[in-house]
Amino acid sequence: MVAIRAQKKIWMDGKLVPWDEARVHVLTHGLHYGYTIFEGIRCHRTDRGPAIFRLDEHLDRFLNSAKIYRMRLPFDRSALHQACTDLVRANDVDEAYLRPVAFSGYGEMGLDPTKCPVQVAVALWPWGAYLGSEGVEKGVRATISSWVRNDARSLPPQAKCAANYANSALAKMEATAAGYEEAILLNSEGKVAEGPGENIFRVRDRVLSTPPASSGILRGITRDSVIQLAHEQGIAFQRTDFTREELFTADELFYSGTAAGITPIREVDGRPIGDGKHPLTRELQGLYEAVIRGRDPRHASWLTYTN
Ligand code: PPE
Repeated sequence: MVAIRAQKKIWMDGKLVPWDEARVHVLTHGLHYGYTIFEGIRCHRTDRGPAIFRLDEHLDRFLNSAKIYRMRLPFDRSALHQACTDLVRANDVDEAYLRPVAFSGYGEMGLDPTKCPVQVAVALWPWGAYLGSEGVEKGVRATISSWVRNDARSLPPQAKCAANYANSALAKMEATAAGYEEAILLNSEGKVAEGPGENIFRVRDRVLSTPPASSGILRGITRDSVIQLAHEQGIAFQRTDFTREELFTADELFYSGTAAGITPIREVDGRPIGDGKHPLTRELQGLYEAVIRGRDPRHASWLTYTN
């Protein structure tokens, strides 16, 4: 993990403000009760300037998170779209991670967030490979968490709510304290769900699979991109639940996510995965890279150029 490097501007409640002025009060409601939704979006350098990857899909998910949580956003999707593109230009960056966030603001305490004003901000900063550039190349060592993924009956995993990330943080800290790079969380039925901040894919006998949305996961936009790319390559694919032991017996495993990109998993709880070569993972990494860099005309519509 790399420390945040201060940038020029943050979009906050409708205007671009200097980085150091994007502040909130310590009694901000969302800080106490987790009533905060967010997104993570990447903008990449391309030959035609900075391009935001699948901005519309990320905004859709943001609006759906708000809907699930009865959060009334004071900005509509076109204002948020504009905020993201303005922000990239205002900061004069070509490679960045964008973080839209909305939360119950300062005003009331107590458990009914609807009494508080909703604040919305978008910040960006340069963020390198989430699980390290070595992880992207050589793969990471993962462990199955003793923490169960938050159940959809308690906290809806398809809403990207800050509260879900308390569960993620427990799993992440447990994994790193035990000397692993990342965790894999099972759901309350003991089926594989996802990583603390990534979806998971498995390859066995050239068949790619990933747990369905009903397994209690965030429906990743990288996950969706991987599925579409695999389909175009004629790679056999299925959405299916799988169990802990099917992780150990996989030929390949990888994480997918905006922050993580496509990161191979080379070991789970001391069992090496496959022969360590991960050929299909490598193929998908290459295809994904071409798309985000604007080199795949089939997916030009996934990019929003900011210049
Ligand atoms: N599951 C979870 C729980 C998750 O947080 C993410 C993204 C994904 C799956 C993959 O979704 P997508 O990015 O749309 O492919 N995690 C974000 C937060 C990371 C963080 O530490 O903050 C991310 O990758 O931006």
